[in-house]
Amino acid sequence: MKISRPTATPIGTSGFRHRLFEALCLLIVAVCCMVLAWSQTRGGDLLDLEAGAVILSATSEYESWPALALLDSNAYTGWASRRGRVAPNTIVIELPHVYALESMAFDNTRTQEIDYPGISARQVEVWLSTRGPEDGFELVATVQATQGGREHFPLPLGTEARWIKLVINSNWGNDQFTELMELEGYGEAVGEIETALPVLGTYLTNFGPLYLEQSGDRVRGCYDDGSAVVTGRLDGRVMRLDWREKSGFGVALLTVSSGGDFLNGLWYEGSELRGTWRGPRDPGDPKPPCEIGQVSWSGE
Ligand SMILES: [Ca+2]
Repeated sequence: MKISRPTATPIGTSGFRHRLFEALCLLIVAVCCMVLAWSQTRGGDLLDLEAGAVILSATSEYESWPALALLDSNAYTGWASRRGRVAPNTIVIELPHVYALESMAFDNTRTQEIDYPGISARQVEVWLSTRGPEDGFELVATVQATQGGREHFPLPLGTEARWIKLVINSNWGNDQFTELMELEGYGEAVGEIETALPVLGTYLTNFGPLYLEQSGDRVRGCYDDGSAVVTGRLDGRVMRLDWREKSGFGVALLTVSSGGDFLNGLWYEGSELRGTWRGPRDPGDPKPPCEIGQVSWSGE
């Protein structure tokens, strides 16, 4: 006598597979929702000029290698120390708000390792503050940036910062220069989001006095002897301006520090980074060096 083994009916098998398939689909949908929610709350690189980050100071910079080039999302431009000032070098960055910082990346991928072996930044101390650009700093990490590469470092949980002080203590052996091409930072804004201060004022810049005035998110101004003009818009606290003067035209990304006392940014001709445009605010009454009424607002 043959004892047949009980077998699941085809209907039963099909039902189990169907429920398994449904469960897998639900799981996939749930994971997709979580990833989407995560990406929406995380946002992009905070250590970026376009995100409102700005350099407040750097102990040394080499000519057309300003520290602001660490914040332009371009690994082909970067910061270099002055010749002979290999270390230490300190760079202070201000974010537009307080952020819970989760990670930072240091990018040496396009440093001039071929011409200057060992030029890549190496040991970097990360000091953070929520109090001010000159005090309240605490050391939260000491990292080793990769020679000729990019390294992404997690920061301790609960790390909050509005001001970031990087102390670059060494490079990979070059005795002339230290370079670092790009910084990245990731996290979420915490607390109240501050409204940017009005930009109205005169700034004593490396291209002469720059007078700026604002109407809503529109900005216009003139500089140098008054024949050069800027016009554009404010996005958060970042001004995206078109500049035009006798010798040419281009764009600039400029940010006024949270204290309202310092303007710093980059200017471009075509798509090429040409240098920094920066200077302190003139504490006196702002006076345009031009007939400002003759300068059109952006979009007019
Ligand atoms: Ca860069």
